[in-house]
Amino acid sequence: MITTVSTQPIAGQKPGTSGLRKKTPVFMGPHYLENFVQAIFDVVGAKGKTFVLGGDGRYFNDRAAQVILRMAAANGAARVIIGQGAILSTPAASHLIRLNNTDGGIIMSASHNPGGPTEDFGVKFNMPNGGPAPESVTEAMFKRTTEITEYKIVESQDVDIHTVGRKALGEMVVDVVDPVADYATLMESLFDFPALRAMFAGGFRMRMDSMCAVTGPYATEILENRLGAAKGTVTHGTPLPDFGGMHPDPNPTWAHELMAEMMGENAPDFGAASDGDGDRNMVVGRGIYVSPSDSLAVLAANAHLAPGYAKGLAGVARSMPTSAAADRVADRLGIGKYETPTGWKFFGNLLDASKATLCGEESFGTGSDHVREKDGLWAILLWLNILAVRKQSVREILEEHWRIYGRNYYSRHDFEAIATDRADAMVAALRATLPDLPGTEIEGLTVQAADDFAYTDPVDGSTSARQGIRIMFTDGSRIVMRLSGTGTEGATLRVYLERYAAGPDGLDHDPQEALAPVIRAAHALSRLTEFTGRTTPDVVT
Ligand code: VG1
Ligand code: CO
Repeated sequence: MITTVSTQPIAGQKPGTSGLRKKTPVFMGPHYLENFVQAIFDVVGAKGKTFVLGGDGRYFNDRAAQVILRMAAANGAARVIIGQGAILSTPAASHLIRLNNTDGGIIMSASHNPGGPTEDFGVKFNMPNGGPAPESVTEAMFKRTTEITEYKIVESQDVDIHTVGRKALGEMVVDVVDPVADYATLMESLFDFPALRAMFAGGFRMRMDSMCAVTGPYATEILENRLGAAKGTVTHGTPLPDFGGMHPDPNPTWAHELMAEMMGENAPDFGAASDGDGDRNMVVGRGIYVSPSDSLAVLAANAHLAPGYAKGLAGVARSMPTSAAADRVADRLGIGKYETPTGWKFFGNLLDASKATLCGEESFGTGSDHVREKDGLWAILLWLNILAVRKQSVREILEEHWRIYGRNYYSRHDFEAIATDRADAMVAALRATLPDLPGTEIEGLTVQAADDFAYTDPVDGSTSARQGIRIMFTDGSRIVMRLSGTGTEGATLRVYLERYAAGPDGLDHDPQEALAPVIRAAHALSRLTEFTGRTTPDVVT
């Protein structure tokens, strides 16, 4: 029986960098989830359509899934494909959307944000191409939430989503699928599994930290079961509703257990971690951390060594704050290079149009045209494939890369939970100084250009303004500042710092030391402390 429930607009249902993210109690509040889901269906239409549904298993995931199923049925959807237990990693959801030629999907995740009754929850819609909805669509959804008066839901018991198989909910078919199987098959089609099996059989040791989040079952199946990595290679491998209290953000700060092991005595050959919904990755060699910007560059330079990319790459795309290391590889390979705003949704058109094959962000995101999301395990497997072919250590590969291309020293400093008005005031004041900055000398650096990054999509011509303030110096150094669009508490200021060393000398400095003048310039030019009261970042990556 379909019920139409009266409701009223709820303020603030504006999707950010990657969907709508709020504190879990907000999402669990009266009509909150329902209003947003109805806005999705009102914009994309549900009648007769097939959608994929899944999430990263965080608190409220299972109950939200039942609500979304009931609303899909009430809005006339023909079929929903849902991961068993309402679990799907973000890249696996993207794959299922494409594999089954569906009309899109709903992913329940707040990704790298912590989960639990008082932490974060999120919902986002992905398009039939498997990628996050573009701004035009999320804007339409937001507009719909401001005028909504009712939503539709069927009255029924919960659907059994814990056993694989075909179920029914009213007229709608619900197909509960194994969350891992199709994704693992896709990985086998891209990488040389026999070579990886031989590498593990030869004693190669790895640590994969799934951070009590969604990649546990995927990593265990692929690394331990299919590739023969030692049992226990995957740690924190059981997804938990509160991620075991961990902050499922794979960076040196939050994945500190992995970092300690990789920097310690008797470290394994290779270490990796992934985030809440499995689209991010951190890669660490024995005694050496690989910055995400460098990782993208190394993967671009070596991707042809994996069977799925043997024909070479069409192009490489990176988000604007990501370092230019990947550009140098693209130049040498003579392939296209693209610079997009932050957020994976901006890569979709480039991938669909076969302009870019590999994409990456400095925020531990790397992916390719195999899906339309960033993909943590994919990046880890591509690294493994490269290691298996080159038979060198991570350190050797990285140092050789810097010798060839030079090194883009890079770091991001995050200042979290700043009062929003202070962060806004700081950005506004900095923006106002931009026209006068060129020619300014500071900390021995001379400003060459300064602007607020604006993007025109080369495929559909859509534009996005104010995507981050850039201050470029004559020696190639760069400062970027922008406010996060995924946080749920106050404002998070991200300061991105970059400095290029051509080599052959000066390639082995500590990044924070190499960047010291750029860091001081960033603080001075933005008057960061004056506006925010902060002197040191909360997270350094
Ligand atoms: C952050 C990252 C961005 C990433 C986004 C979603 O956004 O900077 O690169 O695409 O998170 O990642 P922001 O607006 O907070 O800087 V995930 O893994 O949280 O979906
Ligand atoms: Co994520």
